[in-house]
Amino acid sequence: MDSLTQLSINTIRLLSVDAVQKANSGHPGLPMGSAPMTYVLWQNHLRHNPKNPQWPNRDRFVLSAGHGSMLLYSMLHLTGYDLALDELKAFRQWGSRAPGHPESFCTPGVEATTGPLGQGATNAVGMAMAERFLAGRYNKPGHTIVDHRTYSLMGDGDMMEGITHEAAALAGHLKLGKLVWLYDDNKISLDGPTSLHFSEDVGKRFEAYGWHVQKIANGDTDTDGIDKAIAAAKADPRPSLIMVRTTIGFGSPHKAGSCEAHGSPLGPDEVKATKTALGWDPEKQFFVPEEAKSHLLSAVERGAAAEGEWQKTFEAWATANPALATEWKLAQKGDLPADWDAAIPTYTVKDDPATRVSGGKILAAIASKVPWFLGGDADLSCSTMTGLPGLGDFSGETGLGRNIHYGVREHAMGAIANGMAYHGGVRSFTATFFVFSDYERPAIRMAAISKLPVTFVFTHDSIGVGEDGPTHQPVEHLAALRAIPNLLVIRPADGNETAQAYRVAMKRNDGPVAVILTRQKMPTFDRDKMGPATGLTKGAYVLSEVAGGPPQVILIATGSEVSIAVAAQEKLLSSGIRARVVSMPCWELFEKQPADYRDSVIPRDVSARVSIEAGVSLGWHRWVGDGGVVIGLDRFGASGPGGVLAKQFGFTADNIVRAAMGLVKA
Ligand SMILES: Cc1ncc(C[n+]2csc(CCOP(=O)(O)OP(=O)(O)O)c2C)c(N)n1
Ligand SMILES: [Mg+2]
Repeated sequence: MDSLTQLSINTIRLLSVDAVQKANSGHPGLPMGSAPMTYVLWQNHLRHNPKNPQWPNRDRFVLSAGHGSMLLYSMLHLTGYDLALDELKAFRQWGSRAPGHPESFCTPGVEATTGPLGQGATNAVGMAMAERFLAGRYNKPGHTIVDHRTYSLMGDGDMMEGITHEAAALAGHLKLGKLVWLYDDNKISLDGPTSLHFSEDVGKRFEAYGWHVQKIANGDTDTDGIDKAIAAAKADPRPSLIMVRTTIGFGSPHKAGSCEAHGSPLGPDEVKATKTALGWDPEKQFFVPEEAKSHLLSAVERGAAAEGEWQKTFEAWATANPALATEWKLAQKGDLPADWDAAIPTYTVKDDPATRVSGGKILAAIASKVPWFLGGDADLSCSTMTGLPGLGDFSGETGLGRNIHYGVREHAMGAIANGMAYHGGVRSFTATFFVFSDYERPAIRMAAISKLPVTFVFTHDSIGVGEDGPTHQPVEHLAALRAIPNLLVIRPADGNETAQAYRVAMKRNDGPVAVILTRQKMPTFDRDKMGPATGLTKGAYVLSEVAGGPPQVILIATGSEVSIAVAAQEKLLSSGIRARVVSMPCWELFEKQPADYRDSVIPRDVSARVSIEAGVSLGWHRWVGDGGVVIGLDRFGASGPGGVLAKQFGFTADNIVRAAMGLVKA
């Protein structure tokens, strides 16, 4: 390698080393070992514009091994992104734009929030799918406006995680030829050598998935080899894995090649020894040699030229395709077409569809009006009813089709949907049984952290599932999802609330929404006599009130239990007790309402309150108070018909009446 290449790579390494040392916290080993491949990729291949990190047709680079965040911050700083050296000096400190792990919402140029291993590489699959989808929809003969690659840098940890096994299998199946994973194959992870636990032939595994696999024997020095491999990866129609054999902590005389370089600062003496070994002045910190600086900053000029060229193509395309251009702009902004909700059905009292059924119709109605809305399921669309009729199956080759068949891969499904949201220009949903939300949960959490507008649909939401038994009956899942900050968990009670739930989901741009639906049929409430379903947008509302005075007891229910509460209300009335039924499909939306609205729905002076939800009681005391009763299910369900289970577990009008009478008479 030439001396400028060497100097640039060492600049990247030592900026990272210095920042970790100054923070006295962080992971120097990966940046030191991965600097050569990252340098070659960014300098010779990555098409990006540091002055416009939002350029839609930029190549994406995702650092899946998020612990190596200083590598990314060094690259962003050195190539001219809005990330000053002072931010690197404040690495991992309060308020810094160089946080411990990359956060997409914090640092310009960070494409995805990473750290939980495997998520980033899987997000990259979603980005590559979004690219294909947009190319399929918007490119026209003579006008190619979507044409970019997605790269992810991953380590042994990412490679071991199950999610990347799922994601790689799907990427191979879909033939995502513009996806490249660079694998930092250093054979060291946190606890020591990977020989402790990792011995499969990774290359053969990826070949079996249908990937193009290349190996670089000496990734510490063979920059030409890396360059050629990336060029070959770009030329190959399959997704590509480049296994780059590197030395963790390269350059450190005493810690290179050992897990000691993984997750702790090298120490002041070893930092100096490393600088000396790499031909650097050991006394200089955060030093960026002029030649390296101007060389790496050339990314700014290349980026401006690349985007400028694209802009011309885009304008010619927009002139030739004005309707598509309007659509593109809406989608990029996260807006919706004016008539996006025009086909959403309204349900009347004679309808009694399961909310999964009404949900499916609503989803299809939205998709018919929002051409950039696509999604899929983990091999359960026949049960979740989330298939989009007539809209075709997504093909990774043509980019056409809006039903994504994820296969039985819930975890990857969630992270891929997140990747599509990170990419932008598309909106997506995923679907599976609610009980398997556990398998998708790590991705849902990442969507919530990163404020991604992804809709997670879950059906078969309670013991109402019936005969499949306790393994398939969610019990703790509502509580578990409600525990995730910035996630809206909506459990609608009938078709009209379901329509409202999807309206909320489609309009939300600063975080994910989970829509929780039943397997079993649900009656439709008579909205002429009851509160309007738009009450859902406030999280909770008075669904049904009785005349003759203020309520003596309040029944608060969600989803399938709301109609049982309404039946109990009638029975209570015949015993002379006035009960109010509150439908509470979304705690989080209700929490955001002003106190006077909340007090109007659940008045402070009515302490006789009963909550009814076929799930664990956790959290419900907040709403019913010390004087209230929670009718929940603090055990696993059982195998048997849903109606029998509801009776056995106390989800009956009579049981609610008993609880309410006990409170009113006390
Ligand atoms: C899902 C998940 N599990 C565990 C960790 C904690 N962790 C962070 S890095 C790491 C080891 C990763 O090894 P590797 O990817 O080889 O990185 P290297 O040591 O080579 O830098 C572990 C276990 C994590 N971040 N995410
Ligand atoms: Mg490693």
